[in-house]
Amino acid sequence: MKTIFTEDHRLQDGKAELIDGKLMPCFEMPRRAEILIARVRDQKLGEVLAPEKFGADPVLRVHKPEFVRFLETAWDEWVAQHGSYDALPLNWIAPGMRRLLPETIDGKLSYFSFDAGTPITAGTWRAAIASAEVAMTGMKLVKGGERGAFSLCRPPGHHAGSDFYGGYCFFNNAAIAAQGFRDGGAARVAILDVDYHHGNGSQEIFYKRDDVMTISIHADPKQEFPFFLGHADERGEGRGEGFHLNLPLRWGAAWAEYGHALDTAMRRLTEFSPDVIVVSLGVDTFEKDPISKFKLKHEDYLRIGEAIAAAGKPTLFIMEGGYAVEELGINAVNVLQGFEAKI
Ligand code: SP5
Ligand code: ZN
Repeated sequence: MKTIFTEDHRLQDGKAELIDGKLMPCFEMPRRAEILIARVRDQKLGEVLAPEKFGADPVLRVHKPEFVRFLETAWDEWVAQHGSYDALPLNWIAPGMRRLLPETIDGKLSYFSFDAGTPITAGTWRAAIASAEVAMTGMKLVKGGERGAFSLCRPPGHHAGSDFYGGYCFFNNAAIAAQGFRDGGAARVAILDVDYHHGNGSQEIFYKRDDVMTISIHADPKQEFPFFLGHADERGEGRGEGFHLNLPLRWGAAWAEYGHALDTAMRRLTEFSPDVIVVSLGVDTFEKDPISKFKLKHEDYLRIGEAIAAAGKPTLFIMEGGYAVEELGINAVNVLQGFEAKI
């Protein structure tokens, strides 16, 4: 399988995130992508290609223009006010407050974000656009007839919604690729999200639609970030009703529970009969992940890839989370090798 990768991911290099009451070095770091591409290369997974240029147009198909414009200028506005340390928000809207776009940068960060874990830095805009281009290039390869492709996206995307960023995500790469498939003629697209965290951004973007199904297996939001979406009773709205599936699992879930949820996910996905599958590939379900509480082992990732291959559909893998950095490459590439073994 071909991998799409660019060194531009390094332009997102935050100093710190607020986690467990402390400002800590960012878990979402450039080394993640270095480890991933090194594993792709030594396992000889296939050719590594640079992304094509798409610019902001495909991003604007799923994100609101005012949000995209904000991200383009946020860093310069922040530096003018505060100097060149990471831009982080400090407060958010509570019920009873008014959602009016502030004029100043601190207010805009609060307006467009949902956490204090996602620093905007000097290179964020360029890295986020490049990451979306990595996703779109993979989309084109799969549309062109590849059975599978790996978009090695960084920064990740599945927490970013139509007009908000957070959870280390700025633009929703999986949603951008899914919309790209639709615009390229696919009638139905399924997004299967296996990241440890709920793909709240992907769900928000497509929640009222029946042409892009979202299925997410994740830690129960009653226990885990992002807390406020991803509950089992969320099934879609309007024409989207019944086209969105959430399979939350409790802390401590291991392969027995995970494999069962994956069977349920693949059954619903197959019934939908999509033209193509977009996988939000997070491997923060790993037993040694430093911020997560599932118990998957290296070999379980082979099983995930095999189960996805069994659906028999063209499949685009989009990299999302995974923070056990040194073992990230093994786990992610195991999914891809499990997939390739069964096609
Ligand atoms: C793409 C992705 O995987 N984003 C994840 C964002 C997670 N943000 C922090 C969640 C904090 C959960 N508590 C961690 C406890 C570690 N001791
Ligand atoms: Zn995650």
